[in-house]
Amino acid sequence: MAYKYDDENIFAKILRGEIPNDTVLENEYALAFRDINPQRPHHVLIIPKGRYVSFDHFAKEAADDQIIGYIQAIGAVCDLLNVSIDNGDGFRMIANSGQHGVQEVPHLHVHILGGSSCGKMIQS
Ligand code: DGP
Repeated sequence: MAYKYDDENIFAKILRGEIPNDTVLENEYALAFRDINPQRPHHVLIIPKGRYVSFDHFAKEAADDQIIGYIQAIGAVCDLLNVSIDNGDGFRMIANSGQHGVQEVPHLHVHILGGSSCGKMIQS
């Protein structure tokens, strides 16, 4: 079954400049901005500029340069936030996907959470 991308999702509107955002970093392939409802002192969302619903969609259908540009943006954001484990205290990266992943916005995004402990990954 083909992935269906909704051009009216909130992050598509952010990419088109129709909704403001608190940008942390932008490159040719990705935009990173602060989450509107931060769950940790640092909570940044990183989205590709292409029309991808989820990480699996991106992994299967994105071009190599899009994948490289997106992953490099993630690394650069970790440096900007000082959460990289080479000189910081680490972070959690989350990519909620689809119904069981409880994804609210259907445009691929990873959450970078840091600045305090994120606790256990899944509460039992
Ligand atoms: P997820 O469940 O992974 O799809 O999380 C979506 C996140 O997007 C959630 O943490 C809140 C955030 N969010 C939703 N709308 C906006 C918005 O308009 N601006 C910003 N900056 N973040 C938003």
